[in-house]
Amino acid sequence: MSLLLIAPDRDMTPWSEALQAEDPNLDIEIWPNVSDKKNVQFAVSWNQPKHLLDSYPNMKAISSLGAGVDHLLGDEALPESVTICRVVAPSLVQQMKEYVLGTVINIQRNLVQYIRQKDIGRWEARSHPLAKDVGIGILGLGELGRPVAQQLAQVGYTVSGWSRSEKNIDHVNTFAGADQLPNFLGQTQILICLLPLTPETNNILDLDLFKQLQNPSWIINVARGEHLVDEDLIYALDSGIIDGAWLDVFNEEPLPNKHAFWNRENIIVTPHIASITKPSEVADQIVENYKLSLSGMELNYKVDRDIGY
Ligand code: NDP
Ligand code: OXD
Repeated sequence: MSLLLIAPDRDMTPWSEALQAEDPNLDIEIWPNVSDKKNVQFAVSWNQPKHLLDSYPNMKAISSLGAGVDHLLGDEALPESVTICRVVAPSLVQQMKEYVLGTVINIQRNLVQYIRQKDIGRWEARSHPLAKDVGIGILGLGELGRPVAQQLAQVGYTVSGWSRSEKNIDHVNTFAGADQLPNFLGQTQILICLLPLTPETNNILDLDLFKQLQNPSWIINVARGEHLVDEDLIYALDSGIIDGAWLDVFNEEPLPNKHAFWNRENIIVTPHIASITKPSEVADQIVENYKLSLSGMELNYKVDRDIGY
């Protein structure tokens, strides 16, 4: 039986080495070099080519290489019988906390504007609010959203969070479900998207939502490009409905050269680097899940395919 690594846009050699270090007896193959498709029972996958996943007749389970599983659940070739799991790691949480804290401080303290001022030799002080007077709203309070919310509250911001089910988190105002979304948005000046991409959350960052935020406000999207309606963002910026956007994820990645986002001063673009899965940090849990799946046992970090995350 073999464990297959599928990620056309990445060098999977470090993954193979990390898994082999965890268990030297593993038979690991890297797509597209598969000796016998019938031997593959488990895969680790990221942005796999379409029409591929149903060509492995004995596939039992697939682990996402990252936190998101939208690339798997949105793939029509994914057989119903295959179990999906994700990775969970302190290093993923730590990186996301660093990234989001960095963006929030940059926005609150006008640091991007100061970097631009330095380029043109301008000495001009800008006013900034105190952290306690900045309302931060986090969409999604899961493995990543919750610790991000806790950290921002600890630093002194006024933090709210929104999820599907009700939560109780110290120093964070929590809201749940569609009914409570307007109240959550109404007190938010910096909105951070950390939702999984599902049919319910697709295009959630649209003009209607932007209008419900406080004015001025910023959007930080670190979840998926498909959460954002690009044209609505441009319209909202042009008409002063929101002040700026900090984006790490895009509908099309890499962001095409001609995309309108590149030329906007008030849109910051980073190349999907908020939190990167390091093979050595998750090799143990992948090997464990591989072995659990071979023995027909319940996997860790299993995804509920009905709700989509
Ligand atoms: P989780 O699955 O752990 O948490 C998802 C959260 O979203 C939960 O709190 C869930 O609510 C909430 N949620 C889901 N659907 C809805 C809905 N319809 N309405 C309200 N709340 C909803 O996800 P993670 O925190 O691990 O990750 C979030 C996303 O971040 C990933 O799916 C991925 O796309 C993205 N990501 C991006 C990275 C980057 O580098 N840019 C790196 C890693 C992840 P409840 O708690 O009630 O279930
Ligand atoms: C992830 C990502 O989902 O890196 O892990 O986007």
